[in-house]
Amino acid sequence: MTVTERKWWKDGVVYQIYPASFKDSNGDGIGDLNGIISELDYIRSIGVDTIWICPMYDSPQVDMGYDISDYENVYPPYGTVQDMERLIAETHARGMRIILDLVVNHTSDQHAWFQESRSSKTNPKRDWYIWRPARYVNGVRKPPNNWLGNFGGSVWQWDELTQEYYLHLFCPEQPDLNWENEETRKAIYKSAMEFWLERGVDGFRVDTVNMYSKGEMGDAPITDEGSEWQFAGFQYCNGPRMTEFLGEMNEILEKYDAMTVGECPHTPDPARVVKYVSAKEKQLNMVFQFDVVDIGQGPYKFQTTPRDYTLPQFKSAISRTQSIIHDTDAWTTVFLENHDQARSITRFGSDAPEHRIPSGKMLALMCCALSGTLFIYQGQELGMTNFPMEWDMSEYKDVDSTNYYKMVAARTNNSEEALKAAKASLQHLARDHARVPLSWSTGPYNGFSPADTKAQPWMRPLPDAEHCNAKQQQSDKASVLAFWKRMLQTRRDHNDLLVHGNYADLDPENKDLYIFSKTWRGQKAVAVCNFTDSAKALALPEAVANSKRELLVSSVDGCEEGKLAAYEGRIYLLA
Ligand code: TEU
Ligand code: CA
Repeated sequence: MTVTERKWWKDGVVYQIYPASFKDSNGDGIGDLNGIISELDYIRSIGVDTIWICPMYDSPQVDMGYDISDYENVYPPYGTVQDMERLIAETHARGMRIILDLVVNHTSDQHAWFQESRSSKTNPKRDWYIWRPARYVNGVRKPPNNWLGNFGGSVWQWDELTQEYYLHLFCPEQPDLNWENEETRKAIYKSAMEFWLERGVDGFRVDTVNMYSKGEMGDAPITDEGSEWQFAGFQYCNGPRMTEFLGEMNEILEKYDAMTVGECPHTPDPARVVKYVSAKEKQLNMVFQFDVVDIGQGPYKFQTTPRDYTLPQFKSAISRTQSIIHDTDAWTTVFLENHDQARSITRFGSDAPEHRIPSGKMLALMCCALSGTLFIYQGQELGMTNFPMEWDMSEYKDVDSTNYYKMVAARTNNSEEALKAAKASLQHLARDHARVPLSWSTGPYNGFSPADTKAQPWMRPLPDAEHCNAKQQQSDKASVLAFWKRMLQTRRDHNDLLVHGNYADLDPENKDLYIFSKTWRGQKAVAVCNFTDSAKALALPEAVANSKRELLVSSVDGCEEGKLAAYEGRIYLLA
């Protein structure tokens, strides 16, 4: 076995904060930095040791701050750079660390760099973005290739002024930076990284980290006959200069002992993933693979029906993320939620009233038993779920959702049936579900905004705060929150086994139960999770059934020896 070095970020548990929806301190309906500062003690009480702040930079908010117009300023409704300095200091004062989102594949079209770049073909910053002339087919102007963007449509936007197209893998308002240009890279490092490292941040979650180096820009193969634009993720991700670019970034990060977790979409090959996160490669500390969160999605993400996956598929996705640290010097992550995903209870457990709490606890137990750095998304610790089917389409604010709905409408000539299916899919998978205000209490606006506020929160608060809110759960020993706290303590108490141990799925084909083992130098634990809504016999594989075992923890109080309750999870220590 490769013995890997222990680093603070390996044993860390990270709590992800979405500034717009965490806590609104001044009653304008938008969360803010003062709101985050006011709840740092709450965050710390969960038992996490690092916070990750989603983009709080200045931005026109076309894609909720992932379209940055100034890396060195804060979006005014969130606060100021001084507020950020205070947040960093207050976080450190509580013995926690803080990481920021580093979004440098693209900027906003309102960033000064792009404004210059688009102003003329001879502007010194022209080459800082990716400009190409049109192609003409039978005299008709066409973009340089057929690539489909992440939010639908072509990745190319025609710019009238200089009569060329620019590349945008996301919204047209998010032009891709040209990483081939050395001067651009230096400017990115200085403005987006060093500015904040100098202010004491402890690292970055690196957005779309594998898209900086694009591969060949030829047409993508046709996988969607009815469309002019084709999936090209395998062409614009993991290009030939990725290693070089990440090496450069790493040189800066190392100076500050800063950690990185890169977002790594469209990379199913584990060997490629290991190259990003192997310690000796000096690229990234860890990445978010998409294997687990992509489960049940269609070719067009939302082009599917709710729960279109099997438990064996879910388990095998987790196995792929666990296996990359087996006999390597690589490191991995554990997460079921983030701001781009619907709620995990709704997707992988059950949000039926009688199952919400049990399945929330079971998923917490599962996460805490897996190896790697653990990430929890705000509200996950409370067992928050997706918003209801009855909510109107106007409650969906995310461009990913609204673009999809518009596309279905256009492609089916407003077919009622197709639009109903699209909405059902969005109710299950849309990013919006993670972005509603955190349910703090049963008060007005679920305690997200001050009670005397006039402005409505920017997204509608959940209707079930009466059953699920932070205030109530803090004093309820049977709550999802109380169970997360207990599990995080258990994870700390058994750090070798639970955070670093070798993982094995003991019964991959089992459609009801997830049974996996963790081993570390002679120590062994087995986790058993019932993913169904009915009781199941505790059917342990022979080798485990025959060895002496001691119950470490169950998600159910007074659990029955040979029988798992609906959505019960357990961990046994084996002698
Ligand atoms: O996401 C990049 C990404 O590839 C997906 O997770 C993306 O959300 C999906 O393709 C949409 O269907 C990152 C951020 O996490 C996301 O919030 C941003 O919208 C995106 O980059 C652009 O910056
Ligand atoms: Ca506010």
